[in-house]
Amino acid sequence: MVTRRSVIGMGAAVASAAVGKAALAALPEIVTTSSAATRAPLQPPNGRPYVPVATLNGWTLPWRMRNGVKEFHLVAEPVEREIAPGMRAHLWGYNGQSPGPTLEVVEGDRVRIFVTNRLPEPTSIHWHGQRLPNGMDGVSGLNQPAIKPGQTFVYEFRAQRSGTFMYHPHADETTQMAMGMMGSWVTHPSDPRLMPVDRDYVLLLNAYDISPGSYTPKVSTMLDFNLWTFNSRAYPGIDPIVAGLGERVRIRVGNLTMTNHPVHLHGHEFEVVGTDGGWIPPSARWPEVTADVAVGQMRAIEFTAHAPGDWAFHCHKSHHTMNAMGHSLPNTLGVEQGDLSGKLARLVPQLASAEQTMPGMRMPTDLPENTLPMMTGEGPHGDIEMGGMFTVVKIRAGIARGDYRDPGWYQPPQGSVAYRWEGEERPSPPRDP
Ligand SMILES: [Cu+2]
Repeated sequence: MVTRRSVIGMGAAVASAAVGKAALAALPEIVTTSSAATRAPLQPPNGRPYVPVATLNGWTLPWRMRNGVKEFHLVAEPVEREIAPGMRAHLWGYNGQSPGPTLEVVEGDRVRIFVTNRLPEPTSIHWHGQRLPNGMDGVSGLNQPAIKPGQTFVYEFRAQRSGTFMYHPHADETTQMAMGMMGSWVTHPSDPRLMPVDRDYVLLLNAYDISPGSYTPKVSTMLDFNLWTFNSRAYPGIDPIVAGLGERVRIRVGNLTMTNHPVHLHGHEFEVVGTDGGWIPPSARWPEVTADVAVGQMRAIEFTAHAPGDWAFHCHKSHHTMNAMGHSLPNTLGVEQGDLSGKLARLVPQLASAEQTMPGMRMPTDLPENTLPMMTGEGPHGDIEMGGMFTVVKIRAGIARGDYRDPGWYQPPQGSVAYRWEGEERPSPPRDP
């Protein structure tokens, strides 16, 4: 799905209506995508070697090597993003998608990023966590004039330390980040023997407020978002994190929402091995199964995939594993619902065709246009009842290195699954009056 308007590395630029003619001779071509699928990691075609990252439901931006400088071209523009099958959002992003593509470089690389603004308002890019000259830090008004619509700005600096970084606008931030403008940046160590892993995933936590039936986020929402996403995807639209049995796995999680997210992994202990401030020395790490990722933070976690299976990986705030339409509902636990469907159908005719209002807080099966069920996902044992910031780490023996394809559902060994008690039940004990 990647459109290469010309071949990477050829140095030939292609005419584009949005930039001035003089700049065209030097501008790298624009690489863009309309796909929300996880792209296979980009093996570096030139420069120093590294083990590339896999961007969950995303991709890495190809670069052009020019006189020893890695040149990237980011285009800030309106995009359409499929949040999950059945729902599309009109967002702002970079190079065809939100989040924008991951930028991958090697510690010590000289990097030049051309940023073209095709938005209807000024923007800028801040390179979160980087050591760089003050004038490259991207705070509009403070470090540089804002990039006006139609303009292209050039950022240039040396990637001075390895680790995980983020990029996002520092101009009309509330609006532009609420619209999905952000991306990941990974600087690999110059010594590939440092911090080696077999699989290296990266994702950003982001959030949107998109009313059912509409397509554009409400940009003045401060806290009460209704879609909680990994890389602008909500479960069940989020791809699995695949790993071979025994592999060392890293997941880099950045948070550009307006609240913190305790990310939780089932069945394994992990260590937080890095923040956006750098790698944590082994002696300073401690075991965890949940790591809180605060606003504007990144946490790189690592674990050994020692247990085969389909292991949940999710934000532990339970309302962050729900999709839209779940807000402000009354508590219906214990309510006699016998004739509820009929009464609801009289009030809301479109519910009449719905099979039923499901138990608890679930939603009618007949959804309005362009929204997602609150709790959903079909698993091998029934409804998974999850949404939002949730996916599955799929660990299998015999998965080849570099194979990121979904291996399907786990087939547990006979006798290893929780089962129903078939014997006699005990009566409830009398309660203390
Ligand atoms: Cu959360």
